[in-house]
Amino acid sequence: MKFTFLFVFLLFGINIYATDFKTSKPKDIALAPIQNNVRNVLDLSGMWKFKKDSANIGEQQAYYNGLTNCRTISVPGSWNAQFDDMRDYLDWVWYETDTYIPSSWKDQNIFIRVNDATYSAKIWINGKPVGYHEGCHVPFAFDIANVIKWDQSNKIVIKVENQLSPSRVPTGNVKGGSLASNPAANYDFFPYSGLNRSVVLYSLPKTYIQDITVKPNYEGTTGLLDVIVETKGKATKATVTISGQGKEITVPVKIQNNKGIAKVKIPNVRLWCPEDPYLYMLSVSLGEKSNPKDIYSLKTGVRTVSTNAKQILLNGKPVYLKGFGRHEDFPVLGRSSSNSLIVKDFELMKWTGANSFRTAHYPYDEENYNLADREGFMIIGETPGVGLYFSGDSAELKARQTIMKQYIEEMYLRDKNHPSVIMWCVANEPNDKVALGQMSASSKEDKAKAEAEFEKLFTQIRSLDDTRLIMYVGVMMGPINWFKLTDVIAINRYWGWYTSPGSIEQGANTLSKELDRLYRKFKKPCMVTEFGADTYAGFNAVTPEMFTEEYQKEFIKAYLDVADSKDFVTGMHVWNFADFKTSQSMIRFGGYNLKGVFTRDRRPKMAAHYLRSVWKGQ
Ligand code: GCB
Repeated sequence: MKFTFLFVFLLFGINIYATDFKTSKPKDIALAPIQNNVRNVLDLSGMWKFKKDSANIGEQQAYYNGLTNCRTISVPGSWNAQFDDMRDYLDWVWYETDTYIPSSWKDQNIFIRVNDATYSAKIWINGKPVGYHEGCHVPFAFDIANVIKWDQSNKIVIKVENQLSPSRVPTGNVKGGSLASNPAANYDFFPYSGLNRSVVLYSLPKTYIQDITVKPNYEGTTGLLDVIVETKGKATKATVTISGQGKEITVPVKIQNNKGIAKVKIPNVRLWCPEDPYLYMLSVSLGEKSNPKDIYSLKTGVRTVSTNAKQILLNGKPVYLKGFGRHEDFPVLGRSSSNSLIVKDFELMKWTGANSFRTAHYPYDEENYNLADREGFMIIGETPGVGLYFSGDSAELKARQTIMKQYIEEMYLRDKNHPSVIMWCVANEPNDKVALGQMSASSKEDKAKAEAEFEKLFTQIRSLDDTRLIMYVGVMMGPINWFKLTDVIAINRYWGWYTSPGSIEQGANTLSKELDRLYRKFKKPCMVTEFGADTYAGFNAVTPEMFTEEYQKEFIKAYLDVADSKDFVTGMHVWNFADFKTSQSMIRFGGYNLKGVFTRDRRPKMAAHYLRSVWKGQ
């Protein structure tokens, strides 16, 4: 009897929990909040209240009604970087801020958008449960109209934690790897936690444009855009307007079942490319153009991306990717956003002559993509799928696959209209072994299963996007056959660093032979997405020696020379743009990966000058 009661209570309790905290709908992040006549944005960046909850008692003690005995934190910001006593802390914390909402927002849809809560977040507004989201470096949004108070301040409380687990992506606390690190992340960057990006409130009209997808193409000199408009609420028509080159083209769209497509033709189209990153303004108005229910505008470019057997083609012409794998990482900021840092990094990349970068190992703050569109940088947009493996415990694998599918959808929805994004990278160094550093191969059966699971992610992204190239990045000694799935063979290689240490010549030889083998087998363009050497700035030697600036320069030179000797190599990305923080481990001096060609505070090492001489001829 007692047990039945307990069972019913638990079931009921779980039910309430599940329904009170909605999970976010990826479609709600498709369009970044903007300010115009009919839409509003309220940025909540600033000083928030903050409280650690190591015993996880906050919900029981109703912290969501207001935090007491708390400290102050900057949002955006990573708590590990702001508080020295919380550097390695990854468990529960609470954030709180208060805000008025303008009364002019009454009778509108009102949403909260969190641009990154690493790793999971639960939101309450005015003590009422709003929503729950898992996953890092991708935004999520919730409709909050029913919990808002007018003419008084609203209390927004967010509980976050960043526990490392084999059921999460990126993975952590995976048993069986040979390299221990603290915190036990199974990836080589620090698990910076918390509200790393801004939190905003925004209003949308009752009937609104929920998503716009631009699929660019051209024939001869005519640009051909498919503009897919998706709406919420009752609407039967919309207008798509493209402006650019002093002209305006307007196409009416019939909306049926909340969806419509405009086929736009742009005569004498000006194509987007790094040398001339021309952007058109695309504007969609819903309803009558003279009195629209909603308006959304975004900048976009017209370009195509394809391959032949040896090269990546942008607008049908070969393009060579010169650039870097980067990280969002800086002293004090941790992994949090700073527009000054984004501008600085772009300026330095331009100074080296780079034309591209990969968002290793997660989608970056959206301003990176806006700036890349404007400055003509080509982006390989990567999911947070790092440390991915497709074997071991099946419940954990299922959880990883679920979050990966969510990441792919969220990344695609957020970034799909940027002409700068030319490729999607499904994962960095996915493996069929249980953990990075574990050398024993899994059984043949396990390998086949792993490949089938990995292929599902490729199928998903290909079904979403047929306007970009799809690839993943292969690890040293990883499964070769998986390259059959990709458009471009991308490899991370450290021959002459992690193997044959101290011998650049041997390393370059191994690379050369391997590239030839890969090309012979797959006949696809190849690129090296990572290569580099840890380098302590100011450490020098007459004869290059590991960790000196000379060794890094010679290492990079040798790899670039190998690439130059092969016409099927379509790009070289140095690892890394700048030194970055990692967990502590035997191979990370001071808890840093020092493979940057710039220091963590953005001073050039010898290799940066060398790259400038090669890529810019200066
Ligand atoms: C890799 C990883 C990257 C590491 C790098 C290194 O292959 O993709 O996350 O930081 O090697 O320096 O070891």
